[in-house]
Amino acid sequence: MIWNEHFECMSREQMTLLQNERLCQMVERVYYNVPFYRKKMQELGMEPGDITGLEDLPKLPFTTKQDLRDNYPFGLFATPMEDVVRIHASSGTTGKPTVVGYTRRDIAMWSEVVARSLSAAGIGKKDRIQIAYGYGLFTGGLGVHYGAERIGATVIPISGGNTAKQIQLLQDFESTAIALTPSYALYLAEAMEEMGVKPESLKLKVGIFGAEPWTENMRKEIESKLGIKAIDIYGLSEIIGPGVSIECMEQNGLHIFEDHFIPETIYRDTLLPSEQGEEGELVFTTVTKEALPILRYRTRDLTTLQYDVCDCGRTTVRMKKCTGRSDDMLIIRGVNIFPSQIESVLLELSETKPHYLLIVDRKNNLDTLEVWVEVDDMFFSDEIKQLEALTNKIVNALQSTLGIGVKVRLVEPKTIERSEGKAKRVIDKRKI
Ligand code: DLL
Repeated sequence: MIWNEHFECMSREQMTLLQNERLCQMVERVYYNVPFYRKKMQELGMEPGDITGLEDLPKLPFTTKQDLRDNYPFGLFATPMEDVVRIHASSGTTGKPTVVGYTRRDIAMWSEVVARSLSAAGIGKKDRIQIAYGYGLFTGGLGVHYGAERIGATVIPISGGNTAKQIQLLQDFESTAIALTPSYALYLAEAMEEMGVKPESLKLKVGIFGAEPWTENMRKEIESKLGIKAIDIYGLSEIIGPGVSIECMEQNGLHIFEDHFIPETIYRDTLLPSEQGEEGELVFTTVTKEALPILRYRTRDLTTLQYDVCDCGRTTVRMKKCTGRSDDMLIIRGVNIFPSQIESVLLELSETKPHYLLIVDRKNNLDTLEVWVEVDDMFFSDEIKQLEALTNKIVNALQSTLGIGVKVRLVEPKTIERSEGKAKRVIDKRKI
């Protein structure tokens, strides 16, 4: 199901022409309406006329989360507040939240890209979609909600949490689709198992998972535990919210809605555009947004862009599944480690559960990493020898992937806090 064939299947030449035109208009708009961008461009000795198309994109200044914070709350808005019909905010772990705003047309555009996203995931008018992303300042709940209504699906706006009720509604309302974070999906699957609810007894066929990184192994786990197809949806508040990109049924990269959001990848050290096919930090320029247009936003998410045409027929550029952010990277005794690498190893093992926590500390000037992982009930034994053997097995598996030794602590099922939204899997005591 392709929601908007015109924009999702255009030739590369047509897309480039469209992006060129929209980019030039956008640069002019921010130059004259957002003092922050005018100043930045003037500092670089630039005027709107210097940008004639995509090839000039790398000349434009970057925008960072810090820029949004420095202009808290509405300093980067390009429209008068009376035209802003919605505010969302991303909490972040430290400091002030990042505030984003939408005009009526922005909300319509957002609904359109989420409608395209859900259609790509095979969701249509006949579906009942349970939205278990949080409603509120977080963009997940309301973002998916408007897109789901746009396609005419039956929306069940339950929001995050309230797990027993989620399961009850899955049964009673016969939801066919669900939208939630992958970590909450695991929790939901676990609760279903405990309540004796078999996935086969439900009508659920597809899940729309995003808002946090998750590995292919996590996908397998969720697909088998819930008996559904698990589709990856990506987005961030600063660009729009959910619906920047999504996988189609091929599950081979996420299609970016590039008629609205122009992607680039850059090398993190030089900040120069990365070669085609090489991994880099994802950067987005919005070209149609009114309230909060953004030039070259540095997402910190790491991915590779793929320009070949997908088997589904969409011609839009795809981004590889994002399994980490540059600021999630842990540097342990000089070695770069992504939590996703650890997740991947742990999920390969049958004895452990997909619930883990990484504790980073510094002792005697030496970084330490301790991996806590829950052991499946079946394997949890009082026999010290058996537990020791399992610990060694995990230590060795991690050592061969990460290249450094880490400590492993096996914990009983349910020890690690469950997530109803974005999971927090790393505690870095070095920063406390
Ligand atoms: O998480 C928007 C969203 C809601 C996306 C629901 C998908 C579903 P923020 O709270 O601003 O917005 O967080 C954005 O979350 O830069 C990524 O690091 C991460 N992220 C979002 N989706 C994915 C994904 C929403 N599918 C930040 N895979 C982004 C990996 C993701 N990371």
